[in-house]
Amino acid sequence: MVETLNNAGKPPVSEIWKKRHTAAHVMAQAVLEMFPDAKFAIGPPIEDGFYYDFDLSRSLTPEDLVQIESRMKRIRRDDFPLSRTERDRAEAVAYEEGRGQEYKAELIRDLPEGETISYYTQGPFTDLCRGPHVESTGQIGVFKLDHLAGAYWRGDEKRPQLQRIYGVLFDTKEELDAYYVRLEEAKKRDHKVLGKQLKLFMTSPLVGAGLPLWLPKGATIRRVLERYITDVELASGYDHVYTPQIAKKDLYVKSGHWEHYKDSMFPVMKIDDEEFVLRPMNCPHHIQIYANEMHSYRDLPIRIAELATQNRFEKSGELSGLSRVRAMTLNDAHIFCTEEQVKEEVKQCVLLVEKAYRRLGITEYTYRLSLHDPTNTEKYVDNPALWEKAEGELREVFTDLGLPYYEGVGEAAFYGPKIDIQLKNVLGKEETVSTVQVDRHLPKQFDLGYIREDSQTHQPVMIHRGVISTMERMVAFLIEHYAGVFPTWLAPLQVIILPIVDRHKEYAEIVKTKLAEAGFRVEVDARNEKVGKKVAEAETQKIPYMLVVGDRDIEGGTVSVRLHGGADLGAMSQEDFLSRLREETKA
Ligand code: TSB
Ligand code: ZN
Repeated sequence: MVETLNNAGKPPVSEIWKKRHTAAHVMAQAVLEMFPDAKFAIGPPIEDGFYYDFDLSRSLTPEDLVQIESRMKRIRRDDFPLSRTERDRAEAVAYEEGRGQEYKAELIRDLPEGETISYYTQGPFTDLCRGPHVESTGQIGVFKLDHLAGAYWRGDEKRPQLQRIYGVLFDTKEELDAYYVRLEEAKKRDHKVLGKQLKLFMTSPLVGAGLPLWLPKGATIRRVLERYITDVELASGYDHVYTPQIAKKDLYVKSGHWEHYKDSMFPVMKIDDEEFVLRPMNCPHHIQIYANEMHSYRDLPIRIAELATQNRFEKSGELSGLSRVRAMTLNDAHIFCTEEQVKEEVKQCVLLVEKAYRRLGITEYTYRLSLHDPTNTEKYVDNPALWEKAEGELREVFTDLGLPYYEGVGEAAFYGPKIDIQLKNVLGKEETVSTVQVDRHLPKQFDLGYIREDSQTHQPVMIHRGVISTMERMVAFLIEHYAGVFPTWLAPLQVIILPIVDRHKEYAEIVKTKLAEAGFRVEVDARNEKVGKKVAEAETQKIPYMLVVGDRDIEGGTVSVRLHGGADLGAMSQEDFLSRLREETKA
């Protein structure tokens, strides 16, 4: 099943989509009433609403939003019908230039030859637009102008900065209200908020933006994940290696990163006569390991894996908590295989992702086939045959595995297409987490080979894959997914023992030692506080198990078990509790 989705991941022409789109036009009409010399950039419908980018003579204030909103309501009451007209390219450019709409003129000039150029008019307002729309401005539904943001024209920092107004829009007032309730709930799950509250990670202005520091509890979650995925990989035929985070610039010139990926790299470090860079990807290092010896077809596939730290110069406006950072550790591997092995290896990678997701409790995700954009030769290596073959292979993998997917043009890596696994964060924003990529470019650049049955040297194919992505992005996702209430196997602290009064502390320590020796993460809260207070604090720390111990527990050799969230399991022998923990945390 192939679905074509637009950028926000929704089918393009649902009714609500049309309403949101028309509302963007209504907003533009209202803005034009207030600012007759306003220039318009783009104004699309988006998940939950719409936005429009404007170039205005002054900065907008929250009071302006109130005014724009009430003008929009008037335009909704006026119920102007929307009508569609077409213009040819020259006519359309002249029209936009004539009315001072230089951004629109630029958009038209950039449209591919032969594309129909259409306009939509409502009352006194006309806008360049592909449509479709609802029939009249009275039908746009219930909306609220939500917030303002800055946005560069065409997302390019070197171009003018525009003012973006975001609106939220639903069919009914109930849905709009429900959206804001959901948003409030979501904010409480935000990994940046919980990360601070649960002491998982921090940032420091002296270290720099996008360079998170993992605190002991966050580091524990990460270590558990790293051990889990390393064990799974070792059992699946991967060899784990360690390689450095820097290399000579020449390595990346040879790989093509310098040509196609330079904008995402930290600048060169010059020492004596040599130039080094921080690696933005680990592939070239793993390639050196592959090329360290000659291989025969009997050795293939060779799967080189590493929890590899890499650095990317992400734009400061795009950084976000742990999910988009500048220093990250990727659960990376590069598989070197024969042409005949490509599809099977890709499938095994996809199945490995599914296995890991089951373990992590991730159930909602979508597959994206990330394709190159043939018109963008700056971003993608120019080799049409290579793209056609690899993109075809990935389509076949989806068909063979019977997986639904959608296509994303311009989402490929510079060296090859990808199967990307998309998860939604708590605010509904889609992010790429896992990825499997097919590449015949890097093997060519590095002149890689292996000897086949015919005694000739052939070129291996490379598969790049990240099963649980970067530790940063995965932990960001898991914090939000579990709202900080991690399953016991992942929880930084699994058990807290709460002695009721002083004389129970010794017994608490004995229980602690027993659980710790069995490999569990356990602490005693030995403070002289009321046990009720200790329970309340353990609740806010979202610790899965609280063991209250008092006189009767000491007598009977038991522990009184409480679960996070309040359930009271009563007294249990130490052995029974240990078996319960073992059972619950086993893979
Ligand atoms: C899989 N060379 C391949 C590798 O072999 C590679 O680097 N692919 S990637 O560019 O797509 O990155 C892999 C994954 O890293 C992405 O799917 C994404 O989940 C994660 N990632 C990318 N950029 C960031 C970032 N700035 N912060 C956190 N995680 C990131
Ligand atoms: Zn790679």
